[in-house]
Amino acid sequence: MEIKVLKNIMERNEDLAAENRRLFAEYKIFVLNMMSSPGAGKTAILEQAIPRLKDRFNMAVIEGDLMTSRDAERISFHEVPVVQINTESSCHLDAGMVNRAVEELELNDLDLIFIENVGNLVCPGTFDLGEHVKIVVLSVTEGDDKPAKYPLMFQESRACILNKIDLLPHTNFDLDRFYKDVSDMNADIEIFQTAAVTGQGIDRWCRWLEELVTAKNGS
Ligand SMILES: Nc1nc2c(ncn2[C@@H]2O[C@H](COP(=O)(O)OP(=O)(O)OP(=O)(O)O)[C@@H](O)[C@H]2O)c(=O)[nH]1
Ligand SMILES: [Mg+2]
Repeated sequence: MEIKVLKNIMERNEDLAAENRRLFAEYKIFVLNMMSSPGAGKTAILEQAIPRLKDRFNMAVIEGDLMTSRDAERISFHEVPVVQINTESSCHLDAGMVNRAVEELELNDLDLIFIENVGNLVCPGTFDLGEHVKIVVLSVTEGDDKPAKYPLMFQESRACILNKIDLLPHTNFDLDRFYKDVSDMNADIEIFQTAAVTGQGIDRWCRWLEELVTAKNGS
């Protein structure tokens, strides 16, 4: 009985994700879903990336958090449209939440939507939002064993950003082990090293993203 309920939830999510995909295709909007554990640096990376991409694309951000609009406030400082979703008790965004958030945006004006998922290294990986690409952010302070212990997001993601690289000398994070574990579970994943506090490595990630958006939207 419980299994049936769970199946229905996932089926409903699939339908809404398909609806989101249709909408994004109709308006030629590229959508990126950013996932990580709490505090890995998703918002900090967006704060660095948005000014770099602003001349090239019209962007909006959908922020997912259990509570508060703090990330939305940080992003709105950069003068892009932002919608905050408060999931309250849910540890991930689902396609229905994104569907409602998208209603708040002027889709005609947009080339690129960033979705910052709820900070959690497990649940967001299981919900299709209708996005084009998922990426995962890991920070060196979390430890090099996290991809092996929480593989799903690393398997599902097109890119992995290893953030807080400025803190590497202060940790026992083993870069070789991290690269080997991630590449073993996803041979095609692109890996970037960044320090969102200084902007180190952000240009390279932005160029990768620019190519994806241009290839998809033809803009
Ligand atoms: N040293 C260092 N600190 C960073 C870096 N990136 C982010 N931080 C800090 O890490 C903390 C968390 O960063 P956020 O950008 O809020 O992380 P987040 O993934 O958006 O967090 P949630 O939305 O709560 O899941 C903040 O205090 C940032 O200033 C980095 O590259 N180096
Ligand atoms: Mg954040």
